[in-house]
Amino acid sequence: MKDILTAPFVREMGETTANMYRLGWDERNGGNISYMLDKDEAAEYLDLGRVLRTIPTGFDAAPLAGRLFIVTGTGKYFKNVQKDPETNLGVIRIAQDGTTAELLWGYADGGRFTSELPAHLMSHMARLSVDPENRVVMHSHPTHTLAMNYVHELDERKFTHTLWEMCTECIVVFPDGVGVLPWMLCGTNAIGQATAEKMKEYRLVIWGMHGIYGAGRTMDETFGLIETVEKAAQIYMLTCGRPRLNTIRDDQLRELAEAFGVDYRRDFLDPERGQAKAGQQAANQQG
Ligand code: 2HA
Ligand code: ZN
Repeated sequence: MKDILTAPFVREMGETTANMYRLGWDERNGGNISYMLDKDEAAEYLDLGRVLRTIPTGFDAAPLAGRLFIVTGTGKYFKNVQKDPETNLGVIRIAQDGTTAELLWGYADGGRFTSELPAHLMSHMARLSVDPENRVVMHSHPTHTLAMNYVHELDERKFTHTLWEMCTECIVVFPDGVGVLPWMLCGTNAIGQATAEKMKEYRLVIWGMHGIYGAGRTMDETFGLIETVEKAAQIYMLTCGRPRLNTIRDDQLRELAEAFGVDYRRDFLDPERGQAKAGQQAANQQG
């Protein structure tokens, strides 16, 4: 058996949580990550026949029975994952009943998985139903994205459109747009179900006045999605409240999406709106 501390999936969890902490996105115990593991790869590091404890999940994840996940622990700080993975992370397997997690490694201080496990596992189920290669679900509190929640309408079409306008790459990176949920109580099955419903359509979901969820096939893809939204939100927050002299027009967004061959949310582009903005810019420039 190889040393699990050298496993690529443990290393990736450590590196990603450290990056997110240093970017200021995950203060204290903010944020959580779940990463579905390949059974054969996990078996190189773990005895899959040895269950350390079982922990009820409080909801039914039967479609994930037998699947393995490495998951950040509840109350644990992203700041500390890399220096003590065995306390801050756990590897769980969803038992055949769908409502029990079998702990195979980690949570060494008697802890358990993140309180947001419902949102994570329900999002995994939703993403897998549309993309069988999805592996990662990530939740974070990126500063500018959160700031933008307070000054921008929480409407998914308008929110996505504004982000797309902020950096040329945005429509190429997340052509499917950003889903938006209103403020809801976190840590519940209800917010889990609402997130999963959005995840059937979007790889990114804003939790109003709380943070963001991302989903993807790899850690890099998922991190990159959130990172790109956060960059766009930062540009928005640096420029909002000032006269806007220039923008990326809708016809240019369309040109980008078509040049890169991405399947974008056409209904999130609005030529009339784009022209109205361009007209206003011209007026601003003259004024
Ligand atoms: O786990 O971010 O949403 C801490 C959180 C809860
Ligand atoms: Zn949170």
